[in-house]
Amino acid sequence: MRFVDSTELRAGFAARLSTLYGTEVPAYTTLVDVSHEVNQRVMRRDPEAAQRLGTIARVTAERHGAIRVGSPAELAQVARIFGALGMYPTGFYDLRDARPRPIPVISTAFRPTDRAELARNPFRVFTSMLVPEDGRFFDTDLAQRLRTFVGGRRLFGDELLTLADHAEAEGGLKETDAERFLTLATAAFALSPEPVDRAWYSELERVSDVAADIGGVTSTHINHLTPRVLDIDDLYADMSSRGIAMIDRIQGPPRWEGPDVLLRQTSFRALSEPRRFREPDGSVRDGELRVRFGEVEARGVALTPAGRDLYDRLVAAVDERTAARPDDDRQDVAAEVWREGMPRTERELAERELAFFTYRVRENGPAGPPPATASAADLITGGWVEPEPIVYEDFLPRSAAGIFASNLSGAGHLDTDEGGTDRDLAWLSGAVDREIHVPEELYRAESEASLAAALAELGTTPRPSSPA
Ligand code: OOG
Ligand code: NI
Repeated sequence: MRFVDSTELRAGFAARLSTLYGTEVPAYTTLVDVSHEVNQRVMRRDPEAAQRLGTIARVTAERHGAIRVGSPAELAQVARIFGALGMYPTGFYDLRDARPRPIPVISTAFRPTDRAELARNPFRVFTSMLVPEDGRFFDTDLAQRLRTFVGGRRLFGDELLTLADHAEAEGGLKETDAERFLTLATAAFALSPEPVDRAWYSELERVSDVAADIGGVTSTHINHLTPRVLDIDDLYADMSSRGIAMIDRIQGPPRWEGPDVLLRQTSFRALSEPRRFREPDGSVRDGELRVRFGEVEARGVALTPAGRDLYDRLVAAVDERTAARPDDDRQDVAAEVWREGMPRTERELAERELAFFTYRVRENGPAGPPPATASAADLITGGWVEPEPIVYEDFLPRSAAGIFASNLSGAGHLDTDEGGTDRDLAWLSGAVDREIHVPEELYRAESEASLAAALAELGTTPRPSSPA
């Protein structure tokens, strides 16, 4: 019988989730259609530039999902399911101090970590976990009841988890098991028809809508599924002209004529969806909730820690200037700040080591090998190699907070006199008993391996014009 490897499982899962979400949230289908139209327009303009950060095949299939869970035990189970799909926890995001609104979660993203796997299918899932221990949001009584509620539910059945472990150990599953695994895994993220306990949900909503969405129901669900576009400004205008209410801006770096860095995202507002409620008197009534929405994103080059510092400084400068000039458009102010502070070309980003690149040896470079001690910048300026951008595969905490906040209706409640609870990547890694990858380390390793390969190629390949 045919063996279905983890790459094919991942692509299959992403496709099934997309079909599911399209039936649950029809506006998502519109978003995907418009994204494809935008991508075709960009491809017609300049196919080479359009595919500089990934082939059109990759970009067309590319999605990220978002899910939310209630405890380390649940997150560890999620890690087993995604492990079967070749997706590993990467990055740590703490949204509890987020502006404009703190959210009682910490997050990571499950994604392929290997370049070839990303090229085959880059599916990733932003995964948030509730922190009931954080006294700023929950008092001890509510925290205890939340832990009991979450501890008593089962998001994923034994059959699904067993198949997941098997797939992760073997690198895939035989065809019939693969089919069963994909069916169960997709169903685990569907919106449940189970009635929502009104009193419990409302109690949590008073603290935070996100806490209610996570801990107020007995199952989890996909919160959004995000296609990638090559021109997010075009998409924003197109969706708005179709009468779909978008959030008021695009999150992340501004539109400008220089290189795209990191990630730009926008979304349409959460739509009300029919949900059933169990009332305090025991009756079941129809109602609605607004928690799920549509998001879209455009990706740029990954920044080195120095580049990220520069980015953060520019964002702070945009904040200051918009506060001082409240009548000016934030996008215009941001573009102005970018022109003053951000390199205008990819090449300058590479030479100043502000972004991550791989290196391609140039056909008609200088005669003779570079000095053994040459840095990447020396190889570029000396004409030996051409830098090629590494696409940013991760998320931005500030945009994530903005995406959460723009889709919440209640203000929530925060008790700033209470202390928070320390949570970091090491804690999360221990709690789920898995390594959590550090994005910048992955990009750096890829860049360094490419540099070493380029040097080896330059040192060993006799060049036609070389006098030797
Ligand atoms: C996650 C929000 C963050 C992103 O793309 O930054 C996110 C959520 O709403 O659960 O998906
Ligand atoms: Ni998202």
